[in-house]
Amino acid sequence: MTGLVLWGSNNIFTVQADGEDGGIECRIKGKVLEGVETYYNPLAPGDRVVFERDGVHKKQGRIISLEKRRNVFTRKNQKGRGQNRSAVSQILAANVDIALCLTTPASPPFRPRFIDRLLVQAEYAGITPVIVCNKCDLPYDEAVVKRLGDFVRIGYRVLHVSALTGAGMDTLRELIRGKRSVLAGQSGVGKSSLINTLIPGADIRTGRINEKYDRGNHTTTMSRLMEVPALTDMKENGRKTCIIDTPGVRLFVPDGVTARDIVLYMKEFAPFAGTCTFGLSCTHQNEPGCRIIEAVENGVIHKDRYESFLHIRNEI
Ligand SMILES: Nc1nc2c(ncn2[C@@H]2O[C@H](COP(=O)(O)OP(=O)(O)O)[C@@H](O)[C@H]2O)c(=O)[nH]1
Ligand SMILES: [Mg+2]
Ligand SMILES: [Zn+2]
Repeated sequence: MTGLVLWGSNNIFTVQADGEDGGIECRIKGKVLEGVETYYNPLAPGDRVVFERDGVHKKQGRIISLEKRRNVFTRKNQKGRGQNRSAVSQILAANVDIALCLTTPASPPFRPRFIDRLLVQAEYAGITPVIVCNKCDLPYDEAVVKRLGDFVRIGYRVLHVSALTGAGMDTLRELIRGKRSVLAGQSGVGKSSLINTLIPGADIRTGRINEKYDRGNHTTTMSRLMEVPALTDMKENGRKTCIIDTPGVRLFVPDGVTARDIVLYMKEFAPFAGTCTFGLSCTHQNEPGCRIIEAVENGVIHKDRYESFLHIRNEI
């Protein structure tokens, strides 16, 4: 049988068999699946698998293999403790069309640097990013308006929505209709609230309880794939609309990108890649003839985006 991974933890994955509703709890047959050993988690929501149903317990099964992935939205995570600690890729979602990069004008404070990181990861993965500013019912500072305006200037779409009042939700619904979206953003921006608004009855825990639950538990909390039932796309052969909620993280460390290649995944930096006097070996920090530094001085690159670049670069 074939099916879709909805979520999983402790190596038990809930798989929805093609053409069926509900989930089947599956373990991986044997010790490891081929090709997934380098990841923190072997499977993620959005993965397609081949599995066999248990002969006796119809709601249980065993995963035999993983179908080739179209893309993965990942982040760097820590695995192990003490001396065995190492940084590995954690797959937050697989086979997605859109990365909804969630932010807020306030409460928690607007953190454009966090968005920059999500954008780098989405661009690296080849997933279309869209910035979604939730809590648009709250007042916007001048600085927030300006910085969001810069994302538009460099070519990103920015939506303003409110899970609380419903403002802007129709535009968001049209954007995600018939597509699979991953919802990413720091804790408290309203990921769970948005899902509850999109899927009445989803009943995802929100607010303080959720934050308490998340604390110290970031590594075990997993992403979840849910269908938005009211949004099946009749024009596109009844394609379902799916959304993947991801665990809140305090810091998003881009994964897979090399220090040299970051510029390729920052939209307004990319045209300058390789054009500096020192070519591809330029680190864009203090070299003479650096076209990136020149672009910052000319205002083609926002200085705050350049700061983001430096931080991400140093981390990598
Ligand atoms: N004012 C306002 N508050 C919101 C909105 N959406 C969510 N919240 C509140 O923000 C807090 C965090 O929301 P939650 O969905 O748990 O965020 P998550 O950590 O990203 O999943 C909760 O207290 C929500 O009630 C909104 O559109 N406007
Ligand atoms: Mg949440
Ligand atoms: Zn340079």
